[in-house]
Amino acid sequence: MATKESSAGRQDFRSGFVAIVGRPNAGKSTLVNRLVGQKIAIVTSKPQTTRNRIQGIATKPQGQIIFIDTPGLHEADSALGRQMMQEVAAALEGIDVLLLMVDASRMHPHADELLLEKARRFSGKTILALNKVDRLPKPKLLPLIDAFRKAFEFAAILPISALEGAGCEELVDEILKQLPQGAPYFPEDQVTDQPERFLAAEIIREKAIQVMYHEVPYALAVVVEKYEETPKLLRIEALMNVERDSQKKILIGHKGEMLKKIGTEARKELETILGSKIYLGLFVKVSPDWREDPLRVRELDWRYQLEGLTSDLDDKE
Ligand SMILES: Nc1nc2c(ncn2[C@@H]2O[C@H](COP(=O)(O)OP(=O)(O)OP(=O)(O)O)[C@@H](O)[C@H]2O)c(=O)[nH]1
Ligand SMILES: [Mg+2]
Repeated sequence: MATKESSAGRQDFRSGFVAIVGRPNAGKSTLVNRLVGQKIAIVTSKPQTTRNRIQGIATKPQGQIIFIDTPGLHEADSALGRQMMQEVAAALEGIDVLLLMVDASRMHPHADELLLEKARRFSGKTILALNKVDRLPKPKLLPLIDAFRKAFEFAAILPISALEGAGCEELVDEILKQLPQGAPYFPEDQVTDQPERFLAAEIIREKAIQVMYHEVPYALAVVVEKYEETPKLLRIEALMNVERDSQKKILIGHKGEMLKKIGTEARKELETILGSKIYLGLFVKVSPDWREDPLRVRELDWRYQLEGLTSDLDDKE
């Protein structure tokens, strides 16, 4: 077996960046988690779960693939939506391969123009993954493959199941084939560029989305306000922003039961992921119509908060 040094130092080692782009709910984050081998991106059954681009790093003996998970493509009708679509545009800058993903179980056999447009604008190789094939009989797949093949010259079209794993190894091989030769960008054991603090906010959001309905999942933004590691436990305090008082009531629930349930689920999962005992404090705040306000959208973004944290640290020095 190749050692860390020998694999990374090999002449034929390949490395590069691959953006995963598709409609909401196609299974992009599910695929990233599977290929990275660890949960780094939240997944829910509701569309428009992912709001930021997140890098997931998969290091194999033959190469290192840095996947960029992106928000699902949709017609933006709010400041948040426009910010999400800007995230997709930014994710496409400087990548080596574009990976388009389609939920094959939902589509009528026609090629999705919104996706094809992304492929046409991209100068490098594009691979198409037809996801959720565990849900659809093979004969149904062929007209879909045909429609996409006629519409664009893909480097490869692969049926996969991000959930169950079918076709995923073939997909990795195909991506590696398209990447340039080069040294790894990240250490072999690094799986994401995302700070743990942001992952914590995302896991809390995931647990809330899973138990919420209608507008509440979309109106929710979670900000970790305190993240303190002590010898005994990790202390996390998070502020859950919603847009209206009615949403706040739903989120808190009767006698605080809903918030308690979300907190317990999030704490358990974070304890497993981060490997330490956690105290998790959740607070709910009404931030009226934050999704419509570009400034508020920016303030609730983790990179903005990270800038604030870094300048806080600078101030203390
Ligand atoms: N049956 C089946 N379900 C899948 C598969 N891949 C993903 N899903 C489910 O599809 C839903 C959406 O998955 P996500 O990974 O959150 O999709 P996404 O493309 O990241 O969605 P957005 O972040 O909203 O753009 C979840 O319920 C997943 O469990 C698959 O291969 N088969
Ligand atoms: Mg996602």
